[in-house]
Amino acid sequence: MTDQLQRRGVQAPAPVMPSASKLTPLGLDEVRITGGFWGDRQQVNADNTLPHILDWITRLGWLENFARMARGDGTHDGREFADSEIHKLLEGLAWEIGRTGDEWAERTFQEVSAVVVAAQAPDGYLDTNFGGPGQRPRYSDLEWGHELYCAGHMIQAAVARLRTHGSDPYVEAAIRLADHIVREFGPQGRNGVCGHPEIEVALAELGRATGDRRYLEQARLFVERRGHGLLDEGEIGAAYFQDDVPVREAEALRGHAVRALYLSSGAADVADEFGDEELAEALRAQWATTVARRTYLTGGMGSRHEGEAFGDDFELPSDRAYSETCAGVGSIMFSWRLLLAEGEERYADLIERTLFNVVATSPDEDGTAFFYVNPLQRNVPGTAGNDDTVSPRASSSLRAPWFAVSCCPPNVARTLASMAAYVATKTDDGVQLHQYAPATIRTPIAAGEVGLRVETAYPENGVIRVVVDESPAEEWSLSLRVPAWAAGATATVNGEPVEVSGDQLVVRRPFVEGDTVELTLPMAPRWTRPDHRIDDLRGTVAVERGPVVLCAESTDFPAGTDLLDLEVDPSQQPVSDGDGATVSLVSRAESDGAWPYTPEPVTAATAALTARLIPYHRWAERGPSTMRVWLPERSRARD
Ligand code: FUB
Ligand code: ZN
Repeated sequence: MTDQLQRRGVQAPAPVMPSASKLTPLGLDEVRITGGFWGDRQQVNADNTLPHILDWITRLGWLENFARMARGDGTHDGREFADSEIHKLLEGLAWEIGRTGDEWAERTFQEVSAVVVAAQAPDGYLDTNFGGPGQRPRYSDLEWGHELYCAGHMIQAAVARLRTHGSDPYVEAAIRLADHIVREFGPQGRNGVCGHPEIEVALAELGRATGDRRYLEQARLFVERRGHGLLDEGEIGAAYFQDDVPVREAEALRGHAVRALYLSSGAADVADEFGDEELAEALRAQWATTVARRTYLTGGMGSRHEGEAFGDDFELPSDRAYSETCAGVGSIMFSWRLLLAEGEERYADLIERTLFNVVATSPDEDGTAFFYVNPLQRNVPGTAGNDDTVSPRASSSLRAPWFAVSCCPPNVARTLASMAAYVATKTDDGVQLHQYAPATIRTPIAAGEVGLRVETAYPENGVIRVVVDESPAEEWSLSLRVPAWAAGATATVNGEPVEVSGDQLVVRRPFVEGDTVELTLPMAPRWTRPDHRIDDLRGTVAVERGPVVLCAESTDFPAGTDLLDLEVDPSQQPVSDGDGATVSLVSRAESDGAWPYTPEPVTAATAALTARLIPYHRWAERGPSTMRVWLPERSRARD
């Protein structure tokens, strides 16, 4: 197999490479983020987060699980999916190697992956929690065992390695594992699915990366098997596993949010590769319903702590929001596949919202502590974590260095390391920019080589300047996404105003070196109102600035202010204030009664104050605090 892969050479270095789609993704070798909001985060990810993850998986014995398995010791540390964090670290390292060629990342990849590969059974099976001495038999707990989930993460990491480096022992081991899975779960094999989807998206991409259709067929089989009650639903219910309704018949995403989003991503790959328009249409409809009814302003998904799950339509409480960081990553995975297939910028809009307000919220400035859940309101100050302790996941109230269930930190790491792959796409006819960051882009289209430079301080300001460094002589189209929130956006081409309408600015011409397209997005802070059916948000407003959701944090208010007392008057526009906004509020001085319900509105003294709202992604960086995104509108009736 190695020779076969090596002949194909290093592949386009991007996480998703459909064999045919409306838009073709560009690899990390074609798009380089050169600084700015995301460039800074990529650097912190490389310098701090990846080593931090290595440190924790080592000290908790999760990496050692592989070494123990290799020497026939079935002792296992950590949860049943601990292996997946090692694979996600390897995926992050692989993208980092593709991004910068970093020597530490390459050395670490080789060292860690060697430990992993040594644990593989001769028939290709690889998991440190099953089948070893004293352990339960393989595939004896498909509901909760996570064996195929861990395998999926290994295969995704191997695809990253293959595409940024070429085949190596880890890639070969992942292929042996995939072959084992095809034998074990193929049409003639076990009629089973994993309790946690992930293998689908991984096998689909391995099929694309190797050209071996068996992996795509197996991905399709796993997608089609789900929804027929194959898993023992126990007390949690079949919807938790998306095993209640076949994927092509479901109306919205439901159940465990990360499971639902990974499954949808794999199903989108299957629909794409098999030209299954019925499945594609079902997924588009599920995406639209989920976004319209089950998604937070931040792009966060999953409103229930119970089962880490989607709630019913419009069940979107702020303080009890789960909005797991991994669900944000899964949502980006799903939207990206639909964007490639359909070419519609609404998918890129959601990706942007989720990147700025979920992915960027999770890590602290140093990249060594993370939010697992991302509520939109906190009424009681969180408790500062200890740098040296493992935190319980959802109940950790501030960012924590590591969790007993630590899926989120490595998910953030692999996303940031591969972030350049989500910036732009191409068609035969041109290049499309979907996310804005200072970057260089160089890629061939049908007419010839295109070289672009993106200069921007976005989202600090809304000016996105694209300079053509190289262009074919023939005309081609340069497209820039115009976000749905950006009413009033303006643009120029070489200083001459051009009209902006719809969700893309498309400039078509025979470009010459030095041509400059400039899009200006309105970044004045704006009020946003919720759908009245989100009962928890009735009578509230939020402030957004560009793609960034703002919030009130107690740190920015006079000592003793209870954010629950605040009200705002949305007839007064928020005033731009750096990366945040200043708003006028009143604080109601209402003291406790014996009973918090009365026949008439309570009148209370109010104190006026102005305060600065900050980007939600930066909250809780100045010690324990309270916070809220949605602010109650001032109710004059009660004054
Ligand atoms: O089960 C593996 C991961 O742990 C899930 O994706 C997360 O939601 C967390 O439960
Ligand atoms: Zn997670």
